[in-house]
Amino acid sequence: MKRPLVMGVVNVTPDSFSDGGAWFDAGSAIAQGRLLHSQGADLVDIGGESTRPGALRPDPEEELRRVVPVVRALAEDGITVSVDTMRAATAARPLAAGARLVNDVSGGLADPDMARVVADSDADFVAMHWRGHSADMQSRARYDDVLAEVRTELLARVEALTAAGIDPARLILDPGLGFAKAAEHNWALLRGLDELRGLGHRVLLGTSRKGFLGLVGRTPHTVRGTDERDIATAVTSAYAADAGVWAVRVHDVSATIDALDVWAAWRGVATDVAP
Ligand code: PMM
Repeated sequence: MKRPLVMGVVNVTPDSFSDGGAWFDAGSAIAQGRLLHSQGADLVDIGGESTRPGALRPDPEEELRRVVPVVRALAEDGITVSVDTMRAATAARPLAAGARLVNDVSGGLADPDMARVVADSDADFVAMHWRGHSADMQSRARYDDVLAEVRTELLARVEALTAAGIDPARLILDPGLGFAKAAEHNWALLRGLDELRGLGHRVLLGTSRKGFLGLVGRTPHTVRGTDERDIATAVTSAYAADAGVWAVRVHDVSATIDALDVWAAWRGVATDVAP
């Protein structure tokens, strides 16, 4: 058993659901990335497009303008950086600027060139389960058996990405909590993490501040706001560690590091890990 890596999130966007606008200029995004690293983040994920339900897409040049200077500065500091993008062109320039991982919430579906760009690099690739862009994704949250369907759809991505030339050892899978998923779908996927790990790839999990954590144990009138979900997120990080995930993607790195330290002490697991 190993402690999962902690991926800290910096959204260089005006409209992400939990930190939108907070790090919208390069200087504050770079400072936030450095802060998350100093708090123990093993990787820092830089995104220039909000994927909140209903979000509209920025144009590609604007997305690049947001992410490239931040990726470059953090990579030059020696921080392991991932770039959260669905566009091949927005992946290529950050990779040249030092990003080591492409985190594509569409798993390569949104841009037919993505697989080739990643195959031509030596970056790892996060393929998240995805059924369509955020503008109308919640209308696709229909499943008979969410775990079986997500497994099958992720395996189809693995086949396509491998066929495009990406070494399967570089693929990381993510069930995509909240993306075309209702709360009960997210919980079913969390219960099924072992089965997702059984696909034979590293698993990344993103629960951080998501709506289903606001709802749990509350009534519709007392839902936790996005700024009140970090304890709930940290609890999910400890359970995810128990399920053997490779990494957790979180906004509040300190809270998750605390939870993982307690988990590691309980399980008798070393806490020194490296990406
Ligand atoms: N969630 C968001 C954005 N990117 N990437 C991965 N791999 N997994 C996720 O669950 C995920 C993601 C949601 O938006 P946020 O950046 O505001 O948390």
